[in-house]
Amino acid sequence: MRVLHLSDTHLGVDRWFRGAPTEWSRADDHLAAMRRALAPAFAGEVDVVLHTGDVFDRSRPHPRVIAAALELFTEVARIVPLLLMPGNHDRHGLSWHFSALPAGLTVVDKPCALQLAGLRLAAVPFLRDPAVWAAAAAASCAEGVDLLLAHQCFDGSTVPGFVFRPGEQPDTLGVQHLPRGGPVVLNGHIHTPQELRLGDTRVIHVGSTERTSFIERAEPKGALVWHADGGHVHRVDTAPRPMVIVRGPGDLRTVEPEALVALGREARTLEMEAEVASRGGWVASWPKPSPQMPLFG
Ligand SMILES: [Mn+2]
Repeated sequence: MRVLHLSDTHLGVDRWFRGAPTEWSRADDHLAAMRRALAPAFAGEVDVVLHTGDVFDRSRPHPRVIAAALELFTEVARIVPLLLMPGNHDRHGLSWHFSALPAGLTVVDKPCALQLAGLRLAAVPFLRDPAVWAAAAAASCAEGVDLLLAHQCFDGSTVPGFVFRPGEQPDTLGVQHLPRGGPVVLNGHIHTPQELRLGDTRVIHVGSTERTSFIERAEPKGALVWHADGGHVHRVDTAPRPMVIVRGPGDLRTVEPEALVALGREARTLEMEAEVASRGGWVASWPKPSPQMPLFG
């Protein structure tokens, strides 16, 4: 049994970059990254695909974003069963986006236990209150499960420059919130890939498939294939678009063509922007992006 786990695809992200072709949108990158993350499914190398939330960047995505996503989900679901679960960005749930679901696509908006491709799963979409999460996870795991799907911060979850701790951030889960018996937890929410152990429980954070912020500029992005027999994991790299921060002339050599570039506060000059453009970089807009930008060309 091989499980393809992906998360935080943030489809429909709209960030604006000067120098990028007008027909390009950052949303294209996120859709392409999701397609690359699904490569093992298209190659027939996995038995089930599980998405642990933040499928879309916004709770009310543009209809074109939903249509493009549904087309991709339908392609996958023709090959292997695919499950989607909402994250905090999908805060009104996911099922209302789709008037009909193709065969093979399961959308779970509420905590539940279910069987998929012979796996016993518990799925608990994002919940802000740890006590409520703990009760939902315990109920969903009561009959025994192979995997618990989550979209949360856990004790020790780390993003660049920050470690989550229960009590310090009100929605962070500790070992006391986990169900007894410790099924492996496949987790989303945290965009930095990592694995934690809380008591007896392995909590695998797959990370996101593309970068949504310059904070993530040095992180690998992708999906993972989890082998139920043996429990080992291998990563699928989605080759995210390069992102760099330019704080001065010395950083210009790090700018590759078609890279996304943020100018540090001290480097926000028209001259520096021209230097970045001459190297083919695309500059994150400052101050605020225009709300009028197109989503798909
Ligand atoms: Mn996310």
